Amino acid sequence: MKRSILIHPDPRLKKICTPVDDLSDALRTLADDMLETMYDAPGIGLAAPQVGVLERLIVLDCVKEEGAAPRPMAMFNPKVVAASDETNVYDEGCLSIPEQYGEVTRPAEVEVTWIDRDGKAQKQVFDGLWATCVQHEIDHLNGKLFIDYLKPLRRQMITRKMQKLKRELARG
Ligand code: K1U
Ligand code: ZN
Repeated sequence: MKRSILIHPDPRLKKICTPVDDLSDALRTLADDMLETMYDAPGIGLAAPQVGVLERLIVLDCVKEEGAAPRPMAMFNPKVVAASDETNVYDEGCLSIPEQYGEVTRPAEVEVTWIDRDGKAQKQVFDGLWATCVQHEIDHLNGKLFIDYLKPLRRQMITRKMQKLKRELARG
């Protein structure tokens, strides 16, 4: 089932999310719903707070090549355990901040641990767009948005645009 995506500013997007302790069927269904919502948007990642759930769950699939097999991933309690000194700059977007972009500098390579949908502990090194995306999604779990890396004036301008968009959407 597709879920609706919260638009910034929303207090739920600024909260620190709670770790998942028991992997229930409800949480697995949430992961499936988030993947469906992400593919439909379309996007390459999504974090649980973006659909109003304040738990530590992210999904991603950064395979962008036409005709390539999809690689959906669901990560419970993801954590960056190592990061490279080398950095990458990417013009990031966010499904909670539609049609706004900004350059963010992040470690080019990160090692991440997480629990998979079968409850198994996993560890993997990510680079390229996967590294950028997994860091962007983990930031969401800590109430941080990509605009928090931008200059205050640019952040304020984007926030004002989003407030206007939300007023227009509410008017219908
Ligand atoms: O977290 C989100 O809001 C999803 C976001 C993830 C992201 C994008 C860019 C850099 C880091 C993280 C998106 O998916 S925005 C949409 C997007 O980037 C995209 C959409 C369709 C095809 C390819 C990319
Ligand atoms: Zn985002």
